Amino acid sequence: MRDDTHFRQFVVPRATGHLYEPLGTAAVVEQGPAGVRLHVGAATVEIAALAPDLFRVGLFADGRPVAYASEAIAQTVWHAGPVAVERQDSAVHVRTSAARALVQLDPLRLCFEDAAGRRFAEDDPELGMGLLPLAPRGSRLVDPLGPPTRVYKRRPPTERYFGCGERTGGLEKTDSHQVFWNTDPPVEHTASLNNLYVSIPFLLALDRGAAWGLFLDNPGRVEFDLAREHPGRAWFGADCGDLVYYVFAGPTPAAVLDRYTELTGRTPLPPLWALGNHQSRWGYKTADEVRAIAREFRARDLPCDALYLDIDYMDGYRVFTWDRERFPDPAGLIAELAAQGFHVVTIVDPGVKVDEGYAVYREGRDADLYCKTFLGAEYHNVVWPGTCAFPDFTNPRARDWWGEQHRALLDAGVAGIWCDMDEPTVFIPTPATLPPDVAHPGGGTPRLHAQVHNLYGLLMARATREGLARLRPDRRPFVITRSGYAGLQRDALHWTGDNSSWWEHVWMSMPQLQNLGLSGLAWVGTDIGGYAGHATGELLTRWVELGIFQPFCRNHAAWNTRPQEPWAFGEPYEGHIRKLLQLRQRLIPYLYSLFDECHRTGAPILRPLLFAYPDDATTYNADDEFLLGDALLVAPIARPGVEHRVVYLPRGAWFHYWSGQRFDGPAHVLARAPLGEPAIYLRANHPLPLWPAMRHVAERPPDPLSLLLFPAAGEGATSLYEDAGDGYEHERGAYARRRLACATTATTVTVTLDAQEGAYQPPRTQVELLLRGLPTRPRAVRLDGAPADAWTWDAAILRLTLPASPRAQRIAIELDHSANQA
Ligand code: MIG
Repeated sequence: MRDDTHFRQFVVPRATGHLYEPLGTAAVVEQGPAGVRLHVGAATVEIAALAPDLFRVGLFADGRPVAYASEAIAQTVWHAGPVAVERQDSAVHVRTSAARALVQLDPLRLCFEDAAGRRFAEDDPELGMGLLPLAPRGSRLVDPLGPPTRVYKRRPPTERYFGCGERTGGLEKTDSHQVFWNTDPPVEHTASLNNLYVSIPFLLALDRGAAWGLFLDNPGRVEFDLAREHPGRAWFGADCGDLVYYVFAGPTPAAVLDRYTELTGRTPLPPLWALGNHQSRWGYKTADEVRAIAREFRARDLPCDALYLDIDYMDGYRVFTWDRERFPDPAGLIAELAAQGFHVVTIVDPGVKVDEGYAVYREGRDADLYCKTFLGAEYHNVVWPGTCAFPDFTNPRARDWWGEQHRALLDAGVAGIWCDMDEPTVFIPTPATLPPDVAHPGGGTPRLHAQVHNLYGLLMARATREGLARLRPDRRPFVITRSGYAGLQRDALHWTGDNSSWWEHVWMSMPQLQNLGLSGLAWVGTDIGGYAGHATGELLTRWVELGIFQPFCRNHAAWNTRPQEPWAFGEPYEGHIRKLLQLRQRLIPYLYSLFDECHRTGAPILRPLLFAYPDDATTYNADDEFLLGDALLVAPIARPGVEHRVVYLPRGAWFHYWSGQRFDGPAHVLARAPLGEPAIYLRANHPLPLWPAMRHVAERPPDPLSLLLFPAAGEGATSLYEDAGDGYEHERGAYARRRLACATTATTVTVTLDAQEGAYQPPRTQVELLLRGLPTRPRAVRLDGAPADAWTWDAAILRLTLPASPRAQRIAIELDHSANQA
């Protein structure tokens, strides 16, 4: 929290101590149908039920108006179902069908309770909610932002914390202090760094298996103290502005994420090509270099769907221009690459070069769309192009204008936009950001940079996505951004910035991506191979072993580093990487189905074990392994010269992907994972949809779709989602979603492909069922009751071909009873 004030010009400098002042006695001023409004001195406090399992609390100090408008919030109209607001002597209860908020009035303290009587997010009885006045009353301090606000919650000793967006360090955040302030940190992201490029002030708490969540919506500086200062307390504070927070009752992580992403928005379905392998490097400087990279991928049969152009394609780093010497014919180049199945993504930075001869700069200035100094002049600072002005993305007109500028890139055939430096980062004094007193005129609702800092990247991405959607309404926008805030999932995917080619960062990617997923941002990836520093063949291969399971799979590196394209280190690495990238392409139908699930429910794609097994506390620190959906568990190697590692398998039967060996969890097992064969486990009875390997998504051969399945006594199911892979016909019913289930007994494995929902017809004639893990050849196979003959038994794999059909299909595999161990 700030020591004094951001605004030296308004204050007589003096040292002031921070004395936290808890709110005192509250008086009810209004009782609404779903909540209550209170006055505590000059402060207004509101508590409202938005949904049966979602409450909103607002503290507006100093007579400030009650206001919840926020760029993070996607849904503003709520129906909480039946709500009872019950007035008692010195308390008010706001009760929904699933939970209630207990509002004690003297002094004001809040607590939440679910239908089972579980209490959560309970105010600390002594400290509760309150203010940190900046200076003793009567001083000459004038601060336009008002005093910092805070809420202290009691922390039961069994409560553990996760989420908090983009972080270094491990998965669990108990006993940590988290700062939410977007920054372009020094390249060496170590555990000593706190905040990075993205801020999502969202917490997922788990207490003996039951989850709840808290989202503090304030795009200025926010801090969470997660039992670091005191083991019995956690506090949540906003440096300026109002304290608005949302409490999610859970009680599962999935329920919290579902509601959180209903509030802040869902990840849209990506275009299918975005799920392939992407290749980037700061250093593809000319059209010929890009051509050469494309040629290598195809000549070497290495899958790739997208190539990236970093800042060198621009004319003197002027955004929305091309360097005509190095890229004489962008449209020609991009068409040539498209013919080989590559999409081209170009970088765009927010800084607009101050240059009278540059139309983009002049337009923005003439329309008054840039940020201002506090004296009203255009704010300037230095970035790659030299002196720049910075669009005020809080102004809707600036967003429209910015979106429109992308025409220059889309006309050349560019498929997607990469937003960088959008914290925003400036070079003076050192890599820094805009000063707190820079004004965002906002097109009529002015705010200071300190108030909106964490929104800059979010709103740049939003401007970009909306621009792309307007300019090319028949295609799904592809926008990748470095910076962002809560709700970013609606606008863009995120990569985790400038990591290093270190083994530590192979490990760090895992907790980092898992906590992003737990914070609503599911479409994420790290720079595979590492950005700064020099990769080695082994490091790159191990990183690809993990990277093919990232929702976003891109190899990227800095200009001054050793090349790290898949062939850069020769054999055996290139061969391993080819096989791994082919596995990525094979997994696309499964990944796409997970994107569909994420789009509908907010469930992360790459998810921590605790998401699925919250009642198993061993999962809470299992942060060097993860789940991809429900069906796959991946345990990468993150050390050099190591071929073995311990893997924790939660309850249920799991099968090693390469060997087929069965393991019964919960158990710690020793995995052998030689280079090129990462430890992957399939969950029993969960059919895994796979395509044949291909070089890029547009090459998708129609036949067959394979369903890989390991049966074991019990049941399971996955879901398969397909559509045209781009555009919006799926919103008008042109999609195919079906449940793939498997139930196994001692005598029979029954696989059911439920009738498809939706009218899309996948372009195929056959589906192939691949059953592994059976002890002996089955006695018989039946398809919809009739004996099936289109099956083979070879190397302990049952392979059955069935005609593709939108109708329900049921396969019964009769096991040889005497030999069966299932
Ligand atoms: O100051 O555009 O994180 O991916 O290659 C560095 C050059 C600016 C930072 C991005 C990185 C990108 C680089 N950019």
